[in-house]
Amino acid sequence: MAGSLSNSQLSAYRENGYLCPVRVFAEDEARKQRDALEALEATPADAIPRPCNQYLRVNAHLISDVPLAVAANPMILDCIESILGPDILMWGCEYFIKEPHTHKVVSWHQDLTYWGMDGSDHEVTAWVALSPATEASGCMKFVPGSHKQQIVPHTDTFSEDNLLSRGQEIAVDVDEADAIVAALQPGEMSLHHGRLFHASGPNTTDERRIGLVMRYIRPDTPSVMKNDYAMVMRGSGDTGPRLPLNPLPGTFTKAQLAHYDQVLAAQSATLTAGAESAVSLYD
Ligand SMILES: O=C(O)CCC(=O)C(=O)O
Repeated sequence: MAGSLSNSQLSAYRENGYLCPVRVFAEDEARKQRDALEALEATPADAIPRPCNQYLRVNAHLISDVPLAVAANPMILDCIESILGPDILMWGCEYFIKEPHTHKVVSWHQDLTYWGMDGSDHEVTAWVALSPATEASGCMKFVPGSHKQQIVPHTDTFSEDNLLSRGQEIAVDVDEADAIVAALQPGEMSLHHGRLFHASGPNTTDERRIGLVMRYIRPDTPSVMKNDYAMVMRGSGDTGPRLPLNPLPGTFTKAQLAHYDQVLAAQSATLTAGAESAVSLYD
């Protein structure tokens, strides 16, 4: 298989369901990407129809070319190619931000529980640190090998302190002692499988903890959605059961905002399916 991961890195990913840390750019490039994000966050509220936070937290690749530039970084795509093969699509992209001294956490979950991909093996997340992600600042924790299970039952907690849309949490016991801490320096990335058990704690530091997260899939990843979308990042251009989305230049342009609404409308039924209360989708 082409791509840049060594055989031992690839075997470790397949065995453990994650790989980290992998350096993908220098600290000063991470700083530039963080500055570009912070410029996006300074967009006046009356200039955009939805809260800026929602745009950054769901499908950020549709409203700005800032995250797109990272998602298209060849160093990242070369690693993804080792895992998924030459035809790479991006399904989602989001900033996961924990402000200094926040109680916000992410409960134990498997990503593929609500994404309509039938627990596929063909989805991988790249989590790129734009600030230090340490145990103290609430970096991710992974349970090695847990991706070998299928999707386990989850409960919606709707907890205020949970960064996930419905506070979803694995309903079986997860022993924290089994977990490893996936600390990253700015410019480093972790990769994790869509069925891996993972979580993250509060940020007890004075610094923001910022991750830019890309969800890459293969064209043959199943979709239960009537209309789902994906962006071609590399390869044949086949988007399988999903409709193709073109990358658009600029930030918060009219065309980008229209794209955003179209995709969110199509995806929300699946992302909120089965919830007992309204799912806010981060607004
Ligand atoms: O950023 C975090 O703390 C959690 C991120 C996460 O759950 C994910 O990327 O799948």
